[in-house]
Amino acid sequence: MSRLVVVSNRIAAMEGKKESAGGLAVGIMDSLKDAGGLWFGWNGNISEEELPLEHHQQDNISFAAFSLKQSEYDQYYLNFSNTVIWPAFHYRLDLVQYQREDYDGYCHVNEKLARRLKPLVKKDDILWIHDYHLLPFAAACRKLGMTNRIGFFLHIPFPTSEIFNALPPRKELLEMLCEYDLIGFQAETDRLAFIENLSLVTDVEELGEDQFSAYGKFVTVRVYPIGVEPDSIRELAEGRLPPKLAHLRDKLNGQLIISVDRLDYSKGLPERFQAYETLLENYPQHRGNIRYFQIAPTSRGDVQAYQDIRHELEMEAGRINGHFSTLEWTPLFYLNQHYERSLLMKIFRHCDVGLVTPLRDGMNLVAKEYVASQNPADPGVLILSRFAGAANELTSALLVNPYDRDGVASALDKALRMPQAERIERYKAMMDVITKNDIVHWRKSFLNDLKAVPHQLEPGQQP
Ligand code: GDG
Repeated sequence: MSRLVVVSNRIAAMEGKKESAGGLAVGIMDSLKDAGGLWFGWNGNISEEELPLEHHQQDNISFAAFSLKQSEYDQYYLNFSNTVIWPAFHYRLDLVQYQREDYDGYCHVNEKLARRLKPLVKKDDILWIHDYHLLPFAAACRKLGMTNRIGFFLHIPFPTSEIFNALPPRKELLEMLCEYDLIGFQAETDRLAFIENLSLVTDVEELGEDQFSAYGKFVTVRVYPIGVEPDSIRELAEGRLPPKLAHLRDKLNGQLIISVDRLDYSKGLPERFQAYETLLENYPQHRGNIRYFQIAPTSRGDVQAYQDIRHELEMEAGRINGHFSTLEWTPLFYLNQHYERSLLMKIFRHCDVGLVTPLRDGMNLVAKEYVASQNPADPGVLILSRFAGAANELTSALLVNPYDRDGVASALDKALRMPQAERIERYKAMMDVITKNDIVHWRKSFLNDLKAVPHQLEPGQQP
């Protein structure tokens, strides 16, 4: 039987941590458990010495972790992945800082990782590569003569040609992507953007609805919206609030609004704060009666743009609280901290509105987690950006344009006043989708397809 080999930039350190791990890490672990296999990724360490891979075993899963040199971390991770691809793929060309040497470093690290992985891979293993750090990974494996089936899932959006054309190595990136047997995207718009970009740089022959031949390769391109694990989220959410928080909840009369995001400029945090300010200005009846909690743990703190957004948020939070606070009431709680997953799900359940307004997002799991945490008899309301992949599925949320602060303020007012019957109806419709398209469905459909799609390196199959 073929094993599964997962490659991702970061390897989840999972030992004994199942309860606190995010749904994605658990989903990947479960697929590795099903087939037996190997997880290969960065251990988060930097070392100038070429250290051997760190191996450990848990049940039938092997882990192999590498460290990076400082220059590799800078070029591959900080610069090309997070200061070129991440901003560009989230439509922020203004934040892109491209240097040819970073791109070379990015490709070099991908090639080095493929070389280190190769001795651990058996002929029949299936490889599942994750995310934007590893666009060239299959191409690097093919150069080494690896003939395994290799699939790729992109967790973030894929931009249209107006944006993608601005990337100097756009042709090389697309050609390397065609070395994958299967490419999975979060949304149909991403899939269409990829095909459009590919058609602009080379001849693409359509072999079937989602199968193409380009650069003399077969490639299958499909949509797999990522999901959550609703049962385990409900269990966490139903648990008792820790005494301190329960006490706080009892003290806080009035309604609560919650947002949880990595502190990232793609998540639309300053725009969201301003929309909340507009709510307080235009709907003064809510003053004194509502509180907004924004949890935003620091992320990629060594990238300048992330330091800038943090400063901006601190200023905005201070300004809004300075303007509206009274002796009895603070309108906005900005918490720049990481919280336990089980606590987050409980907080979601106790909040009346989930406010999720990224400017661009591949999917956005927080939106699904907020809904899955709710009490079915008295659920809260989800306000969701149209520009999150999740908006394709959660059409019963209050969908908003995150750039329209009046529109978001009016959705907030509507959510705070929404009758219970309507809240239940919307919640049920969203839970139907969340339950059907859960994380198990996501991983199984991707892996079943990867085993079945045409594979260019099997005898007798020519594009
Ligand atoms: C990328 C794509 C796509 C957040 N703060 C804390 C915490 N979180 C957890 C959330 C959620 C996860 O992190 C964030 O997932 P998102 O999907 O919302 O966003 P990204 O991190 O940008 O993820 C995204 C995703 O990949 C999966 O494909 O949906 O579009 O950008 O699970 O709950 N968890 C804990 N403490 C925190 O303070 N424990």
